[in-house]
Amino acid sequence: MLVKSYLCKKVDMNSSVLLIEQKDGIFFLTINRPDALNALNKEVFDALEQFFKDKKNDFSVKGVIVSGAGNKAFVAGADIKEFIHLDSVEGAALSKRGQDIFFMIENFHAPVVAAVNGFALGGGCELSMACHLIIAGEHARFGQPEVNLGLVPGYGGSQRLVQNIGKTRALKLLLTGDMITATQALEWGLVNEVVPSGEEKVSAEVLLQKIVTKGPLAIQKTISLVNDFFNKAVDGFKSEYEDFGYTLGSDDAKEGAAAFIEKRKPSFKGK
Ligand code: DAK
Repeated sequence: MLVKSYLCKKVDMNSSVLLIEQKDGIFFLTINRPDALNALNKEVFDALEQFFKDKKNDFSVKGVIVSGAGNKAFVAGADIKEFIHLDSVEGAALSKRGQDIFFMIENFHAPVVAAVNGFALGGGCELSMACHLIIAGEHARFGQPEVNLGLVPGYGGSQRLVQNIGKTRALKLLLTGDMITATQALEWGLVNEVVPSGEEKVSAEVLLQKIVTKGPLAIQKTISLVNDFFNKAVDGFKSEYEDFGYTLGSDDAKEGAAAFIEKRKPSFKGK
């Protein structure tokens, strides 16, 4: 069932560059700098950091959808006008800070879906890849054009692009700075779905509505297990048997099995 986003409630921590609305535990974040194609400046990073910090242990949050204001861009990269004056030391520190914020998104307990409604370039492509799932509008374009500016990616693009589409394809995008279409991104496994332009958020919401019916602990642990695969310091197979035991011992697993046997829908409590 499609649910219209205008039923959302505005949330207190709204800043003008990051609009936050909430409906039934699903949070809609809109990066709101349409005149700069939603480029990521310090204010946007501050607002993203605040949201994901505040909600880190808030299990009433069932999912998050991130998109860009307008219909032209998701995010056209880091704000070029803002970083041009930085020196190497400041640049490295800011790159680390951006990476840390994107790690918070990647490790968030509930699924975060990027609803990519246009250009997702540089930091925008990196932001979408830090999310767990990506829904792209037909007109979306993805790319890492940092080389055009004489730069390498600063927010995890050189790592997550290889993880998501493999070394061969990642190197082509990273070395040429070329953009790819939504269809190509789907073919390469960079996005989960391509939908008609304008339906990105509603499709992301439909996807989340399905996920929120599952056991919340299982969803949380699945995100963490998949992230473990890419964490060289962790043995993901060990994490898996530990988390299997943890979820098996949970009330949710008892409820899931009981509901199956009684041929009814489960009522999970996230415990
Ligand atoms: N930053 C600032 N403003 C941007 C912008 C950006 N990334 N992208 C677009 N804009 C602004 C344009 O300047 C223009 O503003 P006005 O001139 O009207 O004031 C407005 O948005 C509309 O853009 P266009 O007129 O260019 O629109 P077009 O349809 O002609 O072209 C485009 C759309 C997306 C193809 C084009 O705007 C474009 O190529 N944009 C830049 C794409 C890009 O190169 N993005 C940055 C990639 S590098 C770090 C430092 C850097 C980075 C990371 C970390 N640290 C210091 C930690 C780098 C990250 C990147 O993302």
